[in-house]
Amino acid sequence: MDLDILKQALIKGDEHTVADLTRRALEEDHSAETILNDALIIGMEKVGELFEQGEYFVPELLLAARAMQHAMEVLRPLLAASDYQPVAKVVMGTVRGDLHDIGKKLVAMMLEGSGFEVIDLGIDVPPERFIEAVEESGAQLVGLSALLTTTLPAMEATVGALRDAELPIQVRIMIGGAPVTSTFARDIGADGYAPDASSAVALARRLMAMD
Ligand code: B1M
Repeated sequence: MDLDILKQALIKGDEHTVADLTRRALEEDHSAETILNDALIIGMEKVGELFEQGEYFVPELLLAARAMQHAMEVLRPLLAASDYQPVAKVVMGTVRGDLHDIGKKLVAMMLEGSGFEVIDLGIDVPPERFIEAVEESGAQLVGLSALLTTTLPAMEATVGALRDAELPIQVRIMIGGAPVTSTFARDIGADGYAPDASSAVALARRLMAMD
């Protein structure tokens, strides 16, 4: 099967076809990583371009996002397949004011696949919720995601709140999302930045001193 057909179905936001084609691609021996990188992520990038060009509006973004979620449900067990005991606990979330969760979910799945236990707080997460979750779970690592330039200040506020909180464990903080850069990470006092899901796994392992 040509993965371009799957990419086109995603761009059209045809959720049922996207889920069916994802299953078919797996049956035809495309790996979960190839399907994700060569069809789904490229398709979402195209959706973003169409939005920027004024050809797509929010309803089209939502349809494509829902189709992506359906495909990710099919891929999830394969991306997260792991026999390991958790190597470390990670609290993850998209920062306050930001409703984008596809990239964050991908990072969470890849971390799970690498043996991390992920406590996913979802979207629009206020700083106090991150602190509460770290206290409840004893997580050693926090992952923050932001997709909007307007929510970067919320990311900074969350890092500041985690640093100021009297936590039983000194947590390491990693950040990511399209508008985030390594300079921004340094400026706000985060411990690291990763541009994509696989580098997020490498960074998490480094921060937990496993590599
Ligand atoms: Co919105 N949106 N959106 N959107 N949306 C963007 C981000 C945008 C770039 C589109 C555009 O203009 N080209 C633009 C932001 C511009 C900016 O601020 N610079 C934008 C806008 C403007 C908006 C609204 C304001 C639109 C409006 O209402 N007028 C609104 C804001 C709502 C809010 O958050 N308060 C909005 C809403 C939405 C939907 C709800 C409709 C939907 C999200 C649905 C959902 O997530 N469930 C949506 C979508 C789908 C997008 C685009 C098209 C796709 C995002 C995505 O899922 N990408 C996006 C355009 C684009 O990115 N091309 C866009 C695929 C995903 C795999 O990539 O999320 O980048 P990404 O994650 C990557 C890396 O960034 C990294 O790894 C991931 C995997 O490789 N990463 C991390 C992410 N988090 C990480 C954390 C880490 C490490 C790495 O460590 C912890």
